[in-house]
Amino acid sequence: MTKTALITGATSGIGHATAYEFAKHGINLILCGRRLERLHTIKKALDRLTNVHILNFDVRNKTRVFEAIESLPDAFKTIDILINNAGNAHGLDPIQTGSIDDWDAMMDINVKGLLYVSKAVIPQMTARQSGHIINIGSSAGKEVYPKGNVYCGSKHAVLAITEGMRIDLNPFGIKVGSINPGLVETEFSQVRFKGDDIANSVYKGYKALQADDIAEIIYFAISRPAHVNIADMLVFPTAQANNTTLKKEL
Ligand code: NDP
Ligand code: 8X3
Repeated sequence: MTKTALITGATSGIGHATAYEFAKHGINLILCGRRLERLHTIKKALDRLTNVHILNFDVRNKTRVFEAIESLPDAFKTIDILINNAGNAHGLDPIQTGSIDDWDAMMDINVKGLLYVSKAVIPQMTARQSGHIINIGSSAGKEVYPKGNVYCGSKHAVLAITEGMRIDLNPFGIKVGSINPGLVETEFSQVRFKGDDIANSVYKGYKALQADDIAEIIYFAISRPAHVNIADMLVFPTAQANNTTLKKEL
């Protein structure tokens, strides 16, 4: 039977690549993000491969999250797969000089936004006793690095919430897992450094992971047999050994 996946943060990077990967395999898509123009463009491109519905909301706005998911037409109401991907780093500063606005953004989007979307989707999965949730964490959720403080905290929270979800949803037969990438070349650094020049240097001198690499892994996770759950995967580019060891060519 054709499955339906809801992907948050589908307007760029990993979420965007995952939408294309899933569409190639005929999975029906609910694509979410704040940039409506991009959602329309992506829908137009993928309509020839699968059925696509777009939802335009900010994951921080809990009223809108629930309204949007409530508004799904019948053909998209049954969500088999939830990819909690929306998120970003904001800033890279020592804790003593970090910006409270950046901290709020990371905790509100990466942690609370993920919870709101999950809260809106999980009841239908428990009622059906089936479903698959993949949370996009990060290597930053496993190992703290200098100036990473709050971003790492938000991703450690994602990992803890993923483990908690897996325990609580275990009686319902719902799969829960996290995919935790290291450096992936997306708009992530443009957002983190607010368009500053430094963003352009983040992926220079080595081959970073590409969004497609992670999308293929996400598809692998959701296409395993019913008895197999990829619970937790850490993925680095070959040039990266951990969050502080990166082999760059000069
Ligand atoms: P991008 O910046 O390319 O994509 C981020 C996506 O999140 C966009 O589609 C954006 O859509 C969406 N988003 C951001 N804020 C909000 C919000 N408030 N409400 C709704 N959607 C939002 O980055 P990536 O693809 O790299 O990041 C995706 C995930 O992967 C994030 O959770 C990130 O932490 C994680 N990750 C990234 C790594 C990397 O090195 N790039 C490594 C490890 C993990 P829009 O702006 O349209 O709302
Ligand atoms: C994104 C990777 O190294 O910028 O989660 O934290 S990193």
